[in-house]
Amino acid sequence: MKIKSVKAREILSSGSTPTIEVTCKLNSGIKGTASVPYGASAGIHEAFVLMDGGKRYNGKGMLKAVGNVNNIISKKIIGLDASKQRKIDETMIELDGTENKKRLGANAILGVSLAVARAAANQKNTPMYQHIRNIFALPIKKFILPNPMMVIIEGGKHADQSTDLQEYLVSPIGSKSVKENIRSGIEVYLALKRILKEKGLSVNVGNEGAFAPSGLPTNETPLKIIKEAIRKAGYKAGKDIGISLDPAASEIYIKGKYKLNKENKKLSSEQMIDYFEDWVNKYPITTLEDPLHEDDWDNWPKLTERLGKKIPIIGDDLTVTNPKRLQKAIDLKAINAILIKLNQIGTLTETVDCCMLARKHKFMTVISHRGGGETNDTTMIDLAVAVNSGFVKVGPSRGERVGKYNRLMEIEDELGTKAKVAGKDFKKIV
Ligand code: 2PG
Ligand code: MG
Repeated sequence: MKIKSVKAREILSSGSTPTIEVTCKLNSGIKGTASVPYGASAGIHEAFVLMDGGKRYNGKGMLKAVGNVNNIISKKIIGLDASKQRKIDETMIELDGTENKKRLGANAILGVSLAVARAAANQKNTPMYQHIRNIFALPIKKFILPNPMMVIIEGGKHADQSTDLQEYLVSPIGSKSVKENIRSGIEVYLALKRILKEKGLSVNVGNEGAFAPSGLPTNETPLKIIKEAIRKAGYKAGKDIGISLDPAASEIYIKGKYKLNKENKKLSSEQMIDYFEDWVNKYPITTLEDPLHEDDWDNWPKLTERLGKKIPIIGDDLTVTNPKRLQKAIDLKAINAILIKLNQIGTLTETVDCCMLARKHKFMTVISHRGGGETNDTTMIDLAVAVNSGFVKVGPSRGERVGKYNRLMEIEDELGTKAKVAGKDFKKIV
Protein backbone atom coordinates (compact mmCIF):
# COMPACT_ATOMS: atom_id res chain seq x y z
CA MET A 1 0.00 0.00 0.00
CA LYS A 2 3.02 2.31 -0.07
CA ILE A 3 2.75 5.32 -2.36
CA LYS A 4 5.37 5.20 -5.11
CA SER A 5 4.50 8.34 -7.06
CA VAL A 6 1.94 11.12 -7.34
CA LYS A 7 1.66 13.00 -10.61
CA ALA A 8 -0.67 15.83 -11.59
CA ARG A 9 -1.69 17.07 -15.02
CA GLU A 10 -3.73 19.98 -16.25
CA ILE A 11 -6.93 18.82 -17.96
CA LEU A 12 -10.04 20.59 -19.26
CA SER A 13 -13.26 20.90 -17.29
CA SER A 14 -16.80 21.20 -18.62
CA GLY A 15 -16.59 25.00 -18.49
CA SER A 16 -13.75 24.99 -21.07
CA THR A 17 -11.35 26.03 -18.37
CA PRO A 18 -8.51 23.98 -16.96
CA THR A 19 -8.61 21.88 -13.86
CA ILE A 20 -6.37 19.27 -12.33
CA GLU A 21 -6.14 15.49 -12.56
CA VAL A 22 -3.88 13.43 -10.31
CA THR A 23 -2.64 9.86 -10.59
CA CYS A 24 -1.30 8.06 -7.57
CA LYS A 25 0.80 4.94 -8.15
CA LEU A 26 1.49 2.38 -5.43
CA ASN A 27 4.58 0.19 -5.04
CA SER A 28 2.45 -2.72 -6.22
CA GLY A 29 2.01 -0.97 -9.59
CA ILE A 30 -1.71 -0.33 -8.94
CA LYS A 31 -2.85 3.20 -9.80
CA GLY A 32 -5.70 5.53 -8.95
CA THR A 33 -6.72 8.66 -10.83
CA ALA A 34 -9.06 11.45 -9.80
CA SER A 35 -9.96 14.94 -10.99
CA VAL A 36 -11.23 18.04 -9.26
CA PRO A 37 -14.20 20.25 -10.22
CA TYR A 38 -14.71 23.89 -9.38
CA GLY A 39 -17.75 26.12 -9.07
CA ALA A 40 -19.02 29.12 -11.05
CA SER A 41 -20.90 30.52 -8.08
CA ALA A 42 -18.35 29.56 -5.45
CA GLY A 43 -18.97 30.81 -1.91
CA ILE A 44 -16.50 33.31 -0.49
CA HIS A 45 -15.69 30.98 2.41
CA GLU A 46 -14.65 28.05 0.21
CA ALA A 47 -11.12 26.67 0.22
CA PHE A 48 -8.78 28.43 -2.19
CA VAL A 49 -8.57 27.38 -5.83
CA LEU A 50 -5.04 28.13 -6.99
CA MET A 51 -5.00 29.50 -10.54
CA ASP A 52 -2.01 30.75 -12.49
CA GLY A 53 -3.09 34.28 -13.42
CA GLY A 54 -1.45 35.84 -16.48
CA LYS A 55 -2.49 35.38 -20.10
CA ARG A 56 -2.77 31.63 -20.48
CA TYR A 57 -6.41 30.49 -20.37
CA ASN A 58 -7.36 34.02 -19.25
CA GLY A 59 -5.54 33.51 -15.98
CA LYS A 60 -7.32 30.27 -15.14
CA GLY A 61 -4.50 27.86 -15.88
CA MET A 62 -3.63 25.32 -13.19
CA LEU A 63 0.05 24.73 -13.81
CA LYS A 64 1.01 26.17 -10.41
CA ALA A 65 -1.28 23.66 -8.68
CA VAL A 66 0.16 20.91 -10.90
CA GLY A 67 3.67 21.99 -9.90
CA ASN A 68 2.71 21.99 -6.22
CA VAL A 69 1.61 18.36 -6.50
CA ASN A 70 4.60 17.21 -8.51
CA ASN A 71 7.30 19.12 -6.65
CA ILE A 72 6.07 19.74 -3.11
CA ILE A 73 3.22 17.46 -2.02
CA SER A 74 4.62 14.33 -3.67
CA LYS A 75 7.88 14.62 -1.71
CA LYS A 76 5.96 14.51 1.59
CA ILE A 77 3.64 11.65 0.83
CA ILE A 78 5.71 9.22 -1.23
CA GLY A 79 6.35 6.20 0.97
CA LEU A 80 3.21 6.70 3.10
CA ASP A 81 0.54 4.01 3.35
CA ALA A 82 -2.27 4.86 0.92
CA SER A 83 -4.88 3.27 3.15
CA LYS A 84 -4.14 5.81 5.89
CA GLN A 85 -6.28 8.50 4.32
CA ARG A 86 -6.63 10.69 7.39
CA LYS A 87 -2.87 10.73 7.95
CA ILE A 88 -2.24 11.67 4.32
CA ASP A 89 -4.82 14.45 4.33
CA GLU A 90 -3.53 15.80 7.63
CA THR A 91 0.02 15.76 6.25
CA MET A 92 -1.09 17.93 3.32
CA ILE A 93 -3.10 20.30 5.54
CA GLU A 94 -0.04 20.77 7.74
CA LEU A 95 2.26 21.22 4.77
CA ASP A 96 -0.03 23.92 3.42
CA GLY A 97 -0.26 25.60 6.81
CA THR A 98 -3.02 28.11 5.94
CA GLU A 99 -6.65 28.21 7.03
CA ASN A 100 -8.07 27.90 3.50
CA LYS A 101 -5.33 25.93 1.68
CA LYS A 102 -4.10 29.07 0.02
CA ARG A 103 -0.46 28.12 -0.24
CA LEU A 104 -0.69 24.84 -2.13
CA GLY A 105 -4.24 25.24 -3.45
CA ALA A 106 -7.26 23.17 -2.44
CA ASN A 107 -7.39 21.95 -6.05
CA ALA A 108 -3.89 20.46 -5.72
CA ILE A 109 -4.61 18.96 -2.29
CA LEU A 110 -8.00 17.47 -3.20
CA GLY A 111 -6.60 15.95 -6.40
CA VAL A 112 -4.01 14.06 -4.35
CA SER A 113 -6.48 13.16 -1.59
CA LEU A 114 -8.88 11.53 -4.06
CA ALA A 115 -6.21 9.88 -6.21
CA VAL A 116 -4.73 8.24 -3.11
CA ALA A 117 -8.19 6.97 -2.09
CA ARG A 118 -8.75 5.60 -5.59
CA ALA A 119 -5.40 3.82 -5.66
CA ALA A 120 -6.01 2.22 -2.26
CA ALA A 121 -9.55 1.15 -3.24
CA ASN A 122 -8.21 -0.35 -6.47
CA GLN A 123 -5.46 -2.18 -4.60
CA LYS A 124 -8.04 -3.73 -2.31
CA ASN A 125 -10.42 -4.32 -5.18
CA THR A 126 -13.12 -2.58 -3.16
CA PRO A 127 -15.74 -0.21 -4.58
CA MET A 128 -15.03 3.39 -3.61
CA TYR A 129 -18.19 3.75 -1.47
CA GLN A 130 -17.18 0.72 0.61
CA HIS A 131 -13.57 1.90 0.78
CA ILE A 132 -14.74 5.24 2.23
CA ARG A 133 -16.74 3.39 4.90
CA ASN A 134 -13.74 1.20 5.70
CA ILE A 135 -10.97 3.77 5.92
CA PHE A 136 -12.96 6.08 8.17
CA ALA A 137 -14.57 3.20 10.10
CA LEU A 138 -17.97 4.81 9.55
CA PRO A 139 -20.59 3.50 11.97
CA ILE A 140 -23.16 3.02 9.20
CA LYS A 141 -24.40 -0.48 8.46
CA LYS A 142 -27.22 -0.13 5.94
CA PHE A 143 -27.04 1.21 2.43
CA ILE A 144 -29.66 3.84 1.60
CA LEU A 145 -29.22 5.05 -1.96
CA PRO A 146 -29.79 8.76 -2.66
CA ASN A 147 -32.59 10.22 -4.76
CA PRO A 148 -31.66 12.30 -7.77
CA MET A 149 -32.04 16.07 -7.59
CA MET A 150 -31.93 17.42 -11.15
CA VAL A 151 -31.45 21.05 -12.15
CA ILE A 152 -33.97 21.58 -14.95
CA ILE A 153 -34.18 25.37 -15.19
CA GLU A 154 -31.14 27.44 -14.37
CA GLY A 155 -30.33 31.10 -14.19
CA GLY A 156 -28.21 33.40 -12.05
CA LYS A 157 -24.51 32.91 -12.68
CA HIS A 158 -25.11 29.62 -14.48
CA ALA A 159 -26.83 31.06 -17.53
CA ASP A 160 -27.32 34.22 -19.51
CA GLN A 161 -30.56 36.24 -19.41
CA SER A 162 -32.51 33.58 -17.57
CA THR A 163 -33.98 33.86 -14.03
CA ASP A 164 -32.34 35.76 -11.15
CA LEU A 165 -32.47 32.63 -9.03
CA GLN A 166 -29.86 30.02 -9.89
CA GLU A 167 -31.58 26.63 -9.87
CA TYR A 168 -35.04 25.08 -10.15
CA LEU A 169 -34.77 21.34 -9.64
CA VAL A 170 -36.94 18.26 -9.70
CA SER A 171 -36.53 15.79 -6.87
CA PRO A 172 -38.06 12.43 -7.81
CA ILE A 173 -38.89 10.55 -4.62
CA GLY A 174 -41.82 8.36 -5.61
CA SER A 175 -40.08 5.08 -6.39
CA LYS A 176 -38.13 2.59 -4.32
CA SER A 177 -35.69 2.25 -7.19
CA VAL A 178 -32.94 4.69 -8.12
CA LYS A 179 -33.36 3.84 -11.80
CA GLU A 180 -37.08 4.59 -11.72
CA ASN A 181 -36.51 7.88 -9.91
CA ILE A 182 -33.89 8.87 -12.47
CA ARG A 183 -36.26 7.89 -15.28
CA SER A 184 -39.16 9.93 -13.92
CA GLY A 185 -36.89 12.96 -13.43
CA ILE A 186 -35.66 12.72 -17.01
CA GLU A 187 -39.21 12.30 -18.32
CA VAL A 188 -40.18 15.54 -16.58
CA TYR A 189 -37.10 17.24 -18.05
CA LEU A 190 -38.20 16.12 -21.53
CA ALA A 191 -41.83 17.16 -20.90
CA LEU A 192 -40.51 20.56 -19.83
CA LYS A 193 -38.58 20.78 -23.09
CA ARG A 194 -41.81 20.25 -25.05
CA ILE A 195 -43.65 22.87 -22.99
CA LEU A 196 -40.90 25.45 -23.42
CA LYS A 197 -40.87 24.81 -27.18
CA GLU A 198 -44.65 25.23 -27.39
CA LYS A 199 -44.28 28.56 -25.61
CA GLY A 200 -41.64 29.64 -28.10
CA LEU A 201 -38.91 29.65 -25.44
CA SER A 202 -35.36 28.47 -26.01
CA VAL A 203 -34.38 24.94 -25.03
CA ASN A 204 -30.64 25.57 -25.13
CA VAL A 205 -29.01 24.38 -21.96
CA GLY A 206 -26.86 26.18 -19.36
CA ASN A 207 -23.77 25.13 -17.41
CA GLU A 208 -25.43 22.27 -15.60
CA GLY A 209 -27.45 20.84 -18.48
CA ALA A 210 -30.70 22.57 -17.50
CA PHE A 211 -32.80 24.80 -19.73
CA ALA A 212 -32.04 28.48 -19.44
CA PRO A 213 -34.60 30.42 -21.45
CA SER A 214 -34.69 34.17 -21.58
CA GLY A 215 -38.20 35.58 -21.71
CA LEU A 216 -39.51 34.01 -18.50
CA PRO A 217 -41.56 36.90 -17.10
CA THR A 218 -40.97 36.31 -13.37
CA ASN A 219 -38.86 34.15 -11.07
CA GLU A 220 -42.05 32.32 -10.13
CA THR A 221 -42.90 31.26 -13.70
CA PRO A 222 -40.54 28.23 -13.69
CA LEU A 223 -42.45 26.81 -10.72
CA LYS A 224 -45.70 26.90 -12.67
CA ILE A 225 -44.15 25.40 -15.79
CA ILE A 226 -42.35 22.66 -13.85
CA LYS A 227 -45.60 21.73 -12.09
CA GLU A 228 -47.22 21.45 -15.50
CA ALA A 229 -44.30 19.35 -16.80
CA ILE A 230 -44.63 16.95 -13.85
CA ARG A 231 -48.33 16.51 -14.63
CA LYS A 232 -47.78 16.14 -18.37
CA ALA A 233 -45.14 13.47 -17.79
CA GLY A 234 -47.77 11.52 -15.86
CA TYR A 235 -46.57 12.09 -12.30
CA LYS A 236 -48.05 13.66 -9.19
CA ALA A 237 -46.30 16.84 -8.07
CA GLY A 238 -45.21 16.56 -4.45
CA LYS A 239 -45.98 12.86 -4.25
CA ASP A 240 -43.86 11.34 -7.00
CA ILE A 241 -41.77 14.37 -7.75
CA GLY A 242 -41.02 17.45 -5.67
CA ILE A 243 -39.53 20.74 -6.69
CA SER A 244 -36.27 21.87 -5.09
CA LEU A 245 -34.81 25.36 -5.21
CA ASP A 246 -31.32 26.78 -5.01
CA PRO A 247 -31.65 30.55 -5.33
CA ALA A 248 -27.90 30.93 -4.54
CA ALA A 249 -28.93 34.12 -2.77
CA SER A 250 -25.37 35.37 -2.16
CA GLU A 251 -25.17 36.09 -5.88
CA ILE A 252 -28.12 38.50 -5.83
CA TYR A 253 -27.23 40.23 -2.57
CA ILE A 254 -26.22 43.79 -3.23
CA LYS A 255 -25.69 46.37 -0.48
CA GLY A 256 -27.81 44.58 2.08
CA LYS A 257 -30.71 43.77 -0.27
CA TYR A 258 -31.67 40.88 -2.51
CA LYS A 259 -32.00 42.17 -6.05
CA LEU A 260 -34.58 40.52 -8.27
CA ASN A 261 -34.22 42.08 -11.70
CA LYS A 262 -37.08 40.10 -13.23
CA GLU A 263 -39.52 41.68 -10.85
CA ASN A 264 -37.67 44.93 -10.44
CA LYS A 265 -37.54 44.42 -6.67
CA LYS A 266 -35.01 44.85 -3.90
CA LEU A 267 -36.00 42.76 -0.91
CA SER A 268 -34.82 42.80 2.69
CA SER A 269 -34.00 39.48 4.37
CA GLU A 270 -37.43 39.50 6.06
CA GLN A 271 -39.13 40.07 2.72
CA MET A 272 -37.04 37.33 1.14
CA ILE A 273 -38.26 34.92 3.82
CA ASP A 274 -41.88 35.94 3.08
CA TYR A 275 -41.21 35.48 -0.65
CA PHE A 276 -40.10 31.88 -0.15
CA GLU A 277 -42.75 31.11 2.44
CA ASP A 278 -45.39 32.07 -0.09
CA TRP A 279 -43.86 29.65 -2.60
CA VAL A 280 -43.60 26.85 -0.05
CA ASN A 281 -47.33 27.29 0.62
CA LYS A 282 -48.24 27.39 -3.07
CA TYR A 283 -45.98 24.80 -4.69
CA PRO A 284 -44.83 21.25 -3.92
CA ILE A 285 -41.40 22.41 -2.72
CA THR A 286 -39.29 19.61 -1.29
CA THR A 287 -36.06 21.39 -0.30
CA LEU A 288 -34.72 24.95 -0.20
CA GLU A 289 -30.99 25.66 -0.52
CA ASP A 290 -29.16 28.95 0.08
CA PRO A 291 -32.28 31.13 0.30
CA LEU A 292 -30.22 33.85 2.01
CA HIS A 293 -26.72 35.34 1.76
CA GLU A 294 -23.74 33.31 3.00
CA ASP A 295 -23.17 35.65 5.97
CA ASP A 296 -26.76 36.62 6.75
CA TRP A 297 -26.45 34.67 10.02
CA ASP A 298 -29.12 36.75 11.79
CA ASN A 299 -31.83 35.74 9.36
CA TRP A 300 -31.11 32.09 8.53
CA PRO A 301 -32.41 30.93 11.96
CA LYS A 302 -35.64 32.92 11.41
CA LEU A 303 -36.17 31.28 8.04
CA THR A 304 -35.42 27.81 9.36
CA GLU A 305 -37.77 28.33 12.29
CA ARG A 306 -40.56 29.25 9.91
CA LEU A 307 -40.00 26.72 7.14
CA GLY A 308 -37.69 24.06 8.56
CA LYS A 309 -40.49 21.90 9.93
CA LYS A 310 -41.98 21.55 6.47
CA ILE A 311 -38.85 21.08 4.37
CA PRO A 312 -35.09 20.68 4.72
CA ILE A 313 -33.32 24.06 4.64
CA ILE A 314 -29.97 23.36 3.04
CA GLY A 315 -26.78 25.34 3.59
CA ASP A 316 -24.32 25.49 0.69
CA ASP A 317 -22.41 28.79 0.40
CA LEU A 318 -23.32 29.27 4.07
CA THR A 319 -21.51 26.17 5.25
CA VAL A 320 -19.07 25.32 2.39
CA THR A 321 -18.59 21.71 3.58
CA ASN A 322 -16.59 23.14 6.46
CA PRO A 323 -17.14 21.42 9.83
CA LYS A 324 -16.49 24.72 11.64
CA ARG A 325 -19.11 26.63 9.69
CA LEU A 326 -21.48 23.68 9.99
CA GLN A 327 -21.00 23.70 13.78
CA LYS A 328 -21.85 27.40 13.85
CA ALA A 329 -24.99 26.72 11.78
CA ILE A 330 -25.95 23.91 14.18
CA ASP A 331 -25.44 26.15 17.23
CA LEU A 332 -27.53 28.95 15.72
CA LYS A 333 -30.20 26.57 14.33
CA ALA A 334 -29.59 28.23 10.97
CA ILE A 335 -30.26 25.14 8.80
CA ASN A 336 -31.37 21.53 9.11
CA ALA A 337 -29.60 20.00 6.08
CA ILE A 338 -26.33 20.54 4.21
CA LEU A 339 -25.00 20.49 0.68
CA ILE A 340 -21.64 18.80 0.35
CA LYS A 341 -19.00 19.52 -2.29
CA LEU A 342 -15.58 17.92 -1.96
CA ASN A 343 -13.73 20.87 -3.42
CA GLN A 344 -15.31 23.41 -1.08
CA ILE A 345 -13.09 22.10 1.70
CA GLY A 346 -10.36 20.27 -0.19
CA THR A 347 -9.77 16.83 1.35
CA LEU A 348 -11.76 13.61 1.50
CA THR A 349 -11.19 13.41 5.27
CA GLU A 350 -12.65 16.83 6.08
CA THR A 351 -15.56 16.18 3.70
CA VAL A 352 -16.44 12.91 5.43
CA ASP A 353 -16.02 14.59 8.85
CA CYS A 354 -18.52 17.25 7.76
CA CYS A 355 -21.00 14.59 6.58
CA MET A 356 -20.69 12.73 9.87
CA LEU A 357 -21.16 15.89 11.94
CA ALA A 358 -24.32 16.58 9.94
CA ARG A 359 -25.48 13.02 10.49
CA LYS A 360 -24.91 13.28 14.23
CA HIS A 361 -27.36 16.17 14.30
CA LYS A 362 -29.84 14.34 12.05
CA PHE A 363 -29.19 16.70 9.16
CA MET A 364 -29.73 15.27 5.71
CA THR A 365 -26.71 15.53 3.41
CA VAL A 366 -26.95 16.26 -0.32
CA ILE A 367 -23.80 15.60 -2.32
CA SER A 368 -23.47 18.00 -5.24
CA HIS A 369 -21.80 18.53 -8.59
CA ARG A 370 -20.26 21.93 -9.42
CA GLY A 371 -21.77 24.37 -11.85
CA GLY A 372 -18.84 25.83 -13.70
CA GLY A 373 -16.14 23.24 -14.18
CA GLU A 374 -17.18 19.63 -13.74
CA THR A 375 -15.14 16.61 -14.78
CA ASN A 376 -15.90 12.97 -15.50
CA ASP A 377 -14.90 11.98 -11.98
CA THR A 378 -17.75 10.20 -10.17
CA THR A 379 -16.37 10.09 -6.61
CA MET A 380 -19.21 12.31 -5.39
CA ILE A 381 -21.66 9.47 -6.06
CA ASP A 382 -19.64 6.93 -4.10
CA LEU A 383 -19.39 9.44 -1.27
CA ALA A 384 -23.19 9.85 -1.26
CA VAL A 385 -23.62 6.08 -1.03
CA ALA A 386 -20.97 5.80 1.70
CA VAL A 387 -22.69 8.32 3.99
CA ASN A 388 -26.34 7.53 3.08
CA SER A 389 -27.16 10.94 1.61
CA GLY A 390 -30.77 11.86 0.91
CA PHE A 391 -30.05 13.21 -2.57
CA VAL A 392 -27.35 13.72 -5.14
CA LYS A 393 -27.62 17.03 -6.95
CA VAL A 394 -26.55 16.64 -10.58
CA GLY A 395 -27.78 18.02 -13.91
CA PRO A 396 -29.90 15.81 -16.15
CA SER A 397 -27.84 16.18 -19.34
CA ARG A 398 -24.22 16.65 -20.53
CA GLY A 399 -21.72 13.81 -20.29
CA GLU A 400 -19.95 14.95 -17.15
CA ARG A 401 -23.33 14.98 -15.33
CA VAL A 402 -25.10 11.87 -16.64
CA GLY A 403 -21.92 9.87 -16.00
CA LYS A 404 -22.66 10.42 -12.31
CA TYR A 405 -26.19 9.06 -12.62
CA ASN A 406 -24.82 6.13 -14.59
CA ARG A 407 -22.45 5.39 -11.72
CA LEU A 408 -25.35 5.53 -9.25
CA MET A 409 -27.36 3.06 -11.33
CA GLU A 410 -24.33 0.80 -11.52
CA ILE A 411 -24.08 0.83 -7.72
CA GLU A 412 -27.78 0.03 -7.44
CA ASP A 413 -27.21 -3.04 -9.61
CA GLU A 414 -24.12 -4.00 -7.63
CA LEU A 415 -25.77 -3.76 -4.21
CA GLY A 416 -29.09 -5.29 -5.30
CA THR A 417 -31.28 -6.13 -2.34
CA LYS A 418 -28.57 -5.06 0.11
CA ALA A 419 -29.58 -1.45 -0.55
CA LYS A 420 -32.77 0.50 -0.03
CA VAL A 421 -33.59 3.81 -1.68
CA ALA A 422 -34.13 7.07 0.22
CA GLY A 423 -37.37 7.73 -1.70
CA LYS A 424 -39.97 9.60 0.39
CA ASP A 425 -38.01 8.93 3.58
CA PHE A 426 -35.15 11.22 2.53
CA LYS A 427 -35.34 13.16 5.82
CA LYS A 428 -34.82 10.02 7.89
CA ILE A 429 -31.19 9.46 8.83
CA VAL A 430 -30.47 5.72 8.77
C1 2PG B 1 -24.53 25.30 -6.28
C2 2PG B 1 -23.61 24.80 -7.35
C3 2PG B 1 -23.99 23.55 -8.04
P1 2PG B 1 -21.61 26.18 -8.25
O1 2PG B 1 -24.63 26.49 -6.01
O2 2PG B 1 -25.14 24.50 -5.58
O3 2PG B 1 -25.24 23.49 -8.61
O4 2PG B 1 -23.17 25.77 -8.20
O5 2PG B 1 -20.83 24.96 -8.46
O6 2PG B 1 -21.52 27.16 -9.37
O7 2PG B 1 -21.29 26.82 -6.92
MG1 MG C 1 -25.90 26.00 -4.15
